[in-house]
Amino acid sequence: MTTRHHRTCTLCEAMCGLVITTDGDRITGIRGDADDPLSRGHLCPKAVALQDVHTDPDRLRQPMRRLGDRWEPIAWDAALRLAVDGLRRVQRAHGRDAVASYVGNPTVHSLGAMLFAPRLVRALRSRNRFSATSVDQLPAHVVALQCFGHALLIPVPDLDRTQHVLMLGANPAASNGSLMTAPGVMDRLAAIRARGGRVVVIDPRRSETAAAADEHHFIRPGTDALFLLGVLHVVMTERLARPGPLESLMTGLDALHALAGRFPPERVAPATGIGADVIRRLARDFAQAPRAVAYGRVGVSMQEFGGLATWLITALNLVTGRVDAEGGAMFTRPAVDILRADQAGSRPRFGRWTSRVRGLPEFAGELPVSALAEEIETPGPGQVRALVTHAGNPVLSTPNGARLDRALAGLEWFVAVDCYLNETTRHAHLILPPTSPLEREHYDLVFHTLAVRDTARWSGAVFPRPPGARHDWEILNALAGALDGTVRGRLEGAVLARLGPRRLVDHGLRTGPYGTGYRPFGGGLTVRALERAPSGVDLGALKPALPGRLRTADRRIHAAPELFLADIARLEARFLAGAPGGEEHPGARPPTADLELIGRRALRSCNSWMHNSERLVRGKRRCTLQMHPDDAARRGLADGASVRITTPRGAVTAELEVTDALMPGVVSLPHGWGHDRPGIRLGVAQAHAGASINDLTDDQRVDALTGNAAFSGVAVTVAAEG
Ligand SMILES: Nc1nc2c(c(=O)[nH]1)N[C@H]1C(S)=C(S)[C@@H](COP(=O)(O)OP(=O)(O)OC[C@H]3O[C@@H](n4cnc5c(=O)[nH]c(N)nc54)[C@H](O)[C@@H]3O)O[C@H]1N2
Ligand SMILES: Nc1nc2c(c(=O)[nH]1)N[C@H]1C(S)=C(S)[C@@H](COP(=O)(O)OP(=O)(O)OC[C@H]3O[C@@H](n4cnc5c(=O)[nH]c(N)nc54)[C@H](O)[C@@H]3O)O[C@H]1N2
Ligand code: SF4
Ligand SMILES: [Mo]
Repeated sequence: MTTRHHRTCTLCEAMCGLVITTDGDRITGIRGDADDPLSRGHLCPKAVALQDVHTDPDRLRQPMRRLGDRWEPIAWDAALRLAVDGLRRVQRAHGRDAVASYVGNPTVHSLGAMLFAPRLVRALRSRNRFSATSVDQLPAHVVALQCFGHALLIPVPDLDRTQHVLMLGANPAASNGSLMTAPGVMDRLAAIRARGGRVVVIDPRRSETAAAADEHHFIRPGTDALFLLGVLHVVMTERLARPGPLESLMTGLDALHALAGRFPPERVAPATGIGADVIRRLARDFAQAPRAVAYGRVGVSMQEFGGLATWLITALNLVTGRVDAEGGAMFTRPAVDILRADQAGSRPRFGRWTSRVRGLPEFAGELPVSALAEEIETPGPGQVRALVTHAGNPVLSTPNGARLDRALAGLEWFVAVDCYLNETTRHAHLILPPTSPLEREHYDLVFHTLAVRDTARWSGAVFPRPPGARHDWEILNALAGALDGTVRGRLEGAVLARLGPRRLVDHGLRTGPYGTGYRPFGGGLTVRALERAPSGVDLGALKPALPGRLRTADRRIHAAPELFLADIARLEARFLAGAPGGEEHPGARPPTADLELIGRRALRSCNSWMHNSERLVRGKRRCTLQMHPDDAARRGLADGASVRITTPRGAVTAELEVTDALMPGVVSLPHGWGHDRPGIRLGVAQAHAGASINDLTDDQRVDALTGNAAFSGVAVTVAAEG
């Protein structure tokens, strides 16, 4: 008998509504839900692969314990006891900081993990907390905290009403959008053009998004901050700045004015590779468009000046009156308001302490994961000797992953909460696998907060969990409960466990902006109400939210925080000779190796962990090194050749793909590959192993301001293999 289930896809930030049909324990179809008010029927090829994850014979279904090279199943109670004993043993012998934690990306796509992973991290009471944030969007949080007063107050492009998008370092055609939940994003971008608007893309690669845009310009990796300063210069000096109604709320406009004055387009153009005349025109187009928004993502945040570039995008939106304005960069009004629940997010939690070995700054209690390997390897008090990971694969996803790979092998104790035996978890002593995504209830706490339209959608589990299986939140709560020494912590754990994710969401809905509390006939949003609308509830287009939503202590918007102004000298020293204010100098770029490496994403990948789906990996090889024809010719390399890519950190081999989509001097390799390491259990992925870009990247190369990994623009040499 066929059953229809309404379900939100949890694989990427787009949050597409799906209709999944099942017959018993078999999935018979996965389609887009045309009635979802946000995704309107959109889905991508990965949605169909949800069933591959669910049925994957390699997916772990019971706890596994490693004895030397051998893995054997172990019962849940024994596994949890063993896990906790090992962590306690290390903390007793070497102090709390000797146990580190790393929380990976799929955590934010799981309701249960979002609610309970923080509990485990807190229970460890270690300063060595790490997550995927510092290889991704850390600059966005630093900017949100500095400018708007809360790390999660990240404005979202009002894509459906804008007339002009200036997009830097994002490729939603592959990624489906990020810090901008916009399912069917390419249709939404096409609609802008159809209503007479413009989409401009700035990227060292003519990405699939750039190819569909009105205009695309190559930019030298890592120079976005300079480009944006040039744009700001034009806006400020040609009197195009119109902060609008927010002006009275803003501080720092004079400082911005003074700063921009020092960066005429002629000064920044040579380093960026974009002509001064083009910068001038782009600035005027942006400032004069009736509705416009500047938006940047990982290409902008994963670079040496990620903090500065991310801030300058916000600054540009602020001075042109685009923040909190229709068609600009707006704040959501989510049905469950995680900002309200997270009071701590508005405390100035940046740089209160630094990492032991390199002195990298803490943010919101976390240290940059680029420091993890050296914290494990360097002896002394506070050395990391044990690790807990949740839904993370840092061997493939963090810079100099090969070093981390070696370091993990030396840990005294490593517990991984993960569903696969992969490049990272192969070093664990215990793997604790949660239920499959389709066996859990879901409400998206994170991405409703970052969506281009306010909606709310609850998903029931598609399948009942198999006997004995544990949800991620149950595993996390069990570990946290056993580790937490405080009475308060234990009590809190017991209460939360009694409630469970569903009632916690229900409470969030009732006490949120569309809830009516616990009044019996209040008519507000509850989980029940959402269950009656299985395709989701539409809460409307984004609405102005300032000053109410501001969380700065003085209730003002800080357009030019000192932290960023102080980082400008580093930018000038890196790219412009004779700083400050000096002559521009085309040769001022340091003589890097001959090529600069950037990453890329593909629609059929999902970071490092979906390559075990046959339907996603078959066909054309995707882990290729892309290179401009001139660069290939200079090296005597032909399309399809096997090439060796080398940096001081390592070397990998990949197939060459010659294409003029790359800026000359820049090469691109996707991340998340490199499944040829021994001892993993990913049969399909191993047959399509590819190479890991993070065997080439450098753990010492970070944005010195925020501590985010600087993946973009790594200097590499490329030669024919052999
Ligand atoms: N299919 C798929 N979707 C995904 C993911 C996935 O792995 N696969 N991952 C998800 C995750 S975790 C995230 S964070 C999002 C990311 O979402 P996006 O930010 O859209 O990610 P990318 O597609 O990598 O696009 C980054 C772009 O930045 C460009 N770039 C590189 N360096 C620079 C630079 O210095 N300056 C500029 N201006 N551009 C630069 C690259 O060429 C690339 O086109 O995607 C999510 N969605
Ligand atoms: N060079 C380079 N490096 C990059 C990037 C880049 O663009 N270039 N992108 C960076 C970005 S944006 C990100 S977000 C990071 C991602 O970095 P990570 O979060 O470390 O890596 P993922 O590949 O997302 O690994 C997810 C892990 O979670 C497991 N998993 C999947 N679902 C679940 C679940 O429901 N529960 C549990 N417990 N485990 C689960 C998988 O088996 C896998 O081990 O990579 C970063 N690394
Ligand atoms: S775009 Fe993202 S959310 Fe939508 S179906 Fe694809 S993977 Fe799932
Ligand atoms: Mo990410």
